[in-house]
Amino acid sequence: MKLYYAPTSPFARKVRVTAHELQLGDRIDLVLVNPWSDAALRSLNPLAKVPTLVRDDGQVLFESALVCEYLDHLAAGGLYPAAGDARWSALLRQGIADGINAAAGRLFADEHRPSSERSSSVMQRQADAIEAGLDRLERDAGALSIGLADIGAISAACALGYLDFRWPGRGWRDGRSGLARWFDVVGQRPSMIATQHRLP
Ligand SMILES: N[C@@H](CCC(=O)N[C@@H](CS)C(=O)NCC(=O)O)C(=O)O
Repeated sequence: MKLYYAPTSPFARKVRVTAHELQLGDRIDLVLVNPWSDAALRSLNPLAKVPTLVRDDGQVLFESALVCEYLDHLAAGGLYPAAGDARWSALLRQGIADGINAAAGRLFADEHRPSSERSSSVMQRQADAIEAGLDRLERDAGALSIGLADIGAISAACALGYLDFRWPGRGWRDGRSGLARWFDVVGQRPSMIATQHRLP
């Protein structure tokens, strides 16, 4: 399989951490792309986003949630609990974490635009989503898997890692000691170390 990724993308990292936790790393060739400038990516994925996975049979899958679920299916991995409260909670945490990442990505991009092109109300809305999303994860911190054993925990870890990468001084840990303690542990897992964000 080929995984088109960018080293700054939290969504691509989610797929890479999932692959690592499922021991699928050696079945995936990583292809570094810049989704903003690589025109070829759009021939695989009409949205021209990373992550994009080309399966061994040539079929293309994109959207990190789908790609992670496909990998879990391939490895019979169990990162998706059976239908019931555990499943809804894991998928909800994935949704919250993905929402934090989307808001953080937009906010980071806006911060690097000339001030004449920024909207302070839009930026505030992104910041509010990040803060409230983190508060919600903190509320559930006690239920987050210490072994990254479900997709909600993997997604949450990738969101926290992305905030540390983009805003090392943002202080998301302040007032969120449960989440901070949890991330101290899961951030040391081999899957998280092997997929650290970096500038391309
Ligand atoms: N919902 C998508 C989001 C993917 C996404 O937004 N990826 C960003 C990088 S973090 C991207 O490729 N952006 C390029 C673009 O928006 O054109 C997923 O979960 O895979």
